[in-house]
Amino acid sequence: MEHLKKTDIEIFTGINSEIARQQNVIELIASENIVSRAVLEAMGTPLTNKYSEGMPFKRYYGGNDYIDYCEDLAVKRAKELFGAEHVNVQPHAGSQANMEAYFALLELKDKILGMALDHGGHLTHGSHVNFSGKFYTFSSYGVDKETEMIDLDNVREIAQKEQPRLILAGASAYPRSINFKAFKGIADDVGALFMVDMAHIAGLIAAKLHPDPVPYADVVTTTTHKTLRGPRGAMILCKEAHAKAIDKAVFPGMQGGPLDHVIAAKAVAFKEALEPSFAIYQKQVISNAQALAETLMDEGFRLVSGGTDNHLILVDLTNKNITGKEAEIALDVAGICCNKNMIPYDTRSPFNPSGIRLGTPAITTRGFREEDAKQVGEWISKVISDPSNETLKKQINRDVQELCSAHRIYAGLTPQ
Ligand code: DSN
Repeated sequence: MEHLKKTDIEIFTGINSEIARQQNVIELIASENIVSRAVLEAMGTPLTNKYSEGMPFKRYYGGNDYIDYCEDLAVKRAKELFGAEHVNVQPHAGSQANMEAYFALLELKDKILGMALDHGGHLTHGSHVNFSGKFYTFSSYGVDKETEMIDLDNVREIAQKEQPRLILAGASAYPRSINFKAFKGIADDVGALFMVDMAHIAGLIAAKLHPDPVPYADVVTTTTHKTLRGPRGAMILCKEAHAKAIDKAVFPGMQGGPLDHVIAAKAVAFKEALEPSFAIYQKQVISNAQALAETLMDEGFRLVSGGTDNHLILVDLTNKNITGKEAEIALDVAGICCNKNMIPYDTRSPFNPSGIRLGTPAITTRGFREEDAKQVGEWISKVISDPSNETLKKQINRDVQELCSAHRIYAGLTPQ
């Protein structure tokens, strides 16, 4: 970064400090990961200079031979990875991908049935403060009060009553597997289209460690930067029958020029995900989540649904007499980064909910194994049992840094 250092010392300092933070912190935000140096390199290239509205080999501007080559590779690799009939790799982010999917499949105000945000869904699945809740008529399903898992009979009942035009499956804070085949059956029974937002679990699906939505869904959206471990961005997979509508909804419907440097980085990440080592990584993500879950339960924590099948854990802190916000702040001081989160049927507010969400994609990328996950669980327990003990948090922060330096990331990336 020698050019940046000379040109803009303030931004150089900010970036350098963030790299150091990532190197020294245990990252448990379930939607984050650590991309490879190859993905980083592809993003930091002059591909950012190009305008390339349109699709590969059908652009509105000249000079796109190499952009076409890169985007075409990204599409081919994504198709191979997920067995999809059609892929558009241009969506800038998950929210845009979801908007584009709705634009392609629906008319404004059409009825959609999705998972409630406070039960683990996503803002773009119908929240009234989001475009989705304003442009479309949403109804929602949640999890069962006892099992804290999706009750498919209940989904069917709501679908029969609401008669939605589209049923949406997928979540951002749901620790259990989702039965996409059963969802498709419900959608067929009520004559609805079926869409899946697999953003959180795309990496697990690519590794065949989670039921696959692609054979069942009309459209599947995903971000590329969560378990999939690519650059920040998104893509849309769909049946050939929806290909034209999806491509038109992306451009000119919603977006202008694609981010060609990010698309090249997506291609690199898909190549990595096609390697056998990626499936081994995803298996370890799940094993680490289970080791962390078991440790926390041994320490007396109540986990929503009693455990996890995937990369994340939702912890109900009610019996620990601490709120999600207080826990997030105390853990941050100890060098453990996570986010406060609503739990199903939460009686508290989203700004200070009863839970925290923990995920293992990032720590697994840096090489943590089950014994490390167990150690992290013990540190979390100590901090949460005594959140105002500054000496304890400082000591744990030192221990965290020691563990992180045994699992270095981006060595040599912080020039002085
Ligand atoms: N913000 C993401 C998450 O943390 O799950 C979802 O978009």
